[in-house]
Amino acid sequence: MSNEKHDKLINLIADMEEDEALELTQELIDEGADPTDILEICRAAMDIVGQRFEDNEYFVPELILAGEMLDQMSEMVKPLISDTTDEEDKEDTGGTVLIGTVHGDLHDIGKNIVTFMLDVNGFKVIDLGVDVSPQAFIDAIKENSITVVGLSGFLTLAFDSMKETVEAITEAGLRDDVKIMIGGGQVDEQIRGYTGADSFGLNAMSAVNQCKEWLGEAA
Ligand code: B12
Repeated sequence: MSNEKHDKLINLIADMEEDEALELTQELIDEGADPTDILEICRAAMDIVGQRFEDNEYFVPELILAGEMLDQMSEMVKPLISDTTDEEDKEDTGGTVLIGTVHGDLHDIGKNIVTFMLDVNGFKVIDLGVDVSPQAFIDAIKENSITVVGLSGFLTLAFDSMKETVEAITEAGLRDDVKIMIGGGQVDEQIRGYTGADSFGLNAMSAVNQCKEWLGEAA
C-alpha cells in the first residue's frame, strides 16, 4: 500500500472519521493490501487516540467510537487472514490455549485479535472474555487440558491483576502444568518479571510464535 494511503487511514481513524476510514479500509482490501498491515495501522491510530485522551482533547465517547471502528476493521480483515493462512499452519497443533482479559480491565480488541490469530493457526482457544478473576482462570485450567494461559490487559492496574492471577495459579498447584504469556498495552521484560509470567508478546503474531515454540517443545 502507498505511504500516502497508509498515513491517510491512520489520520482518518485518529480523527474519528468513521465512514471514510471504513471506506478506505475496504479500498485497501480490494487492492490486495496485507491484512496485518491494516491491523498495524489500527494499532498506530489507537496510540494517537490514546495520546489525545491523555491530553484531554478526547474523552470516553471517543475511546468508545475508536473501539467500535477497530472492531469493525478487524472483522473486515479477518476473512483475508483466514484465506491466506497456509493449510500447513492450520493443522491441529494439539494444544489448548486459555485466554482472557484480567480482572478490572475491559479492553478486549487486542485479545480478540490474538484469539483469532491463534485459532487460524490451528490452536484450540478457550476465551474467558473480559474482567476475568484469577479463580475463573484456575477453574478453566482444571476443567480443560490447558497448555498455555494468555493474560491480556491494557490498563496499568492490569499488571497487578496479572501478578495476582499468576500467584493464584501457583497457589492452586497448577503453575508447572502451564506456560503463561502476557500481552496488551505497554508490557515489557520488566512487567513480565513483575507478574511472574513466562513471556510477554507485543502483538498477535508473537503470541502465535510463542505458542508454536512451547507446544513444539511439549510434543
Ligand atoms: C479503545 C479503547 C477503550 C475502549 C475499549 C473497547 C474494547 N472493547 O476493548 C473503552 C471505551 C471500553 C475503553 C475504556 C477505558 N479506557 Co481505554 N483505550 C482504548 C484505546 C484507544 C485503544 C485500545 C486498543 O484496542 N488498542 C488496539 C489493540 C489492537 O491493541 P492491544 O490491545 O495492545 O493488542 C495487541 C497487543 O497488545 C497484543 N496483545 C493483546 N493482548 C495480548 C495477550 C497476549 C497473551 C499476548 C502475547 C499479546 C497480546 O496483540 C494485540 C494485537 O496485535 C487505548 C489507547 C491506546 N494507546 O491504544 C485506550 C487506553 C488503553 N484506555 C485508557 C483508559 C484510561 C480507559 C478508561 C479508564 C477510561 C475511563 N475513564 O473510563 C476505561 C477503562 C475501562 C476498563 N475498566 O477497562 C488508557 C489506559 C491508561 C493506563 N495506562 O492505565 C489508554 C492507554 C488511553 C490513554 N492513553 O490514556 N478504552
